[in-house]
Amino acid sequence: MKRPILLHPDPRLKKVCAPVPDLSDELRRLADDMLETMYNAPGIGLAAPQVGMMDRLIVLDCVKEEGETPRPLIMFNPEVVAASDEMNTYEEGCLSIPDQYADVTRPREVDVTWIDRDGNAQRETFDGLWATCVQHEIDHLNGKLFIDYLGPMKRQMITRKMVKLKRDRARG
Ligand code: K1U
Ligand code: ZN
Repeated sequence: MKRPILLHPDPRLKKVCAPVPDLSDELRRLADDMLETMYNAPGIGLAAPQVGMMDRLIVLDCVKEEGETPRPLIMFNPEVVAASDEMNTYEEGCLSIPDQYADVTRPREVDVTWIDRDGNAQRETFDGLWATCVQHEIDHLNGKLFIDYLGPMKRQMITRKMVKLKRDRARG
């Protein structure tokens, strides 16, 4: 089932999410719903707070080429446990901040640990777009948005545009 995606500014997007103590059918259903919501958007990642759930859960699939095999990843309690000194700049977007893009610089390579859908511990090194995306999604779990990396003027300009977009959408 698709779920509505919250738009910035929203206090739920600024909160730190709670670790998931134990997997349950309800949490697995939430993860499956988030993947469906992400593919439908379309996007390459989604974090639980973007659908109003305050659990440390993200989903991602950075396989963008049509015809390539998709690689949906579900990560409970993801953690960056190592990061490269080398940095990479990527023009990021966010499904909670539609049509706004900005360059963000982050470590080029990260080692991430997480619990998968079956409850197994996983660890993997990510680079390129996967590294950018997983860091962007983990930031969401800590109440941080990509615009928080920008200067105050640019961030304020984007926030004002989003307030207007939300007002226009509410008026219908
Ligand atoms: O977290 C989100 O809001 C999802 C976001 C993830 C992201 C994008 C770019 C850099 C870092 C993280 C998106 O998926 S925005 C949409 C997007 O990037 C995209 C959509 C369709 C095809 C390819 C990319
Ligand atoms: Zn985002």
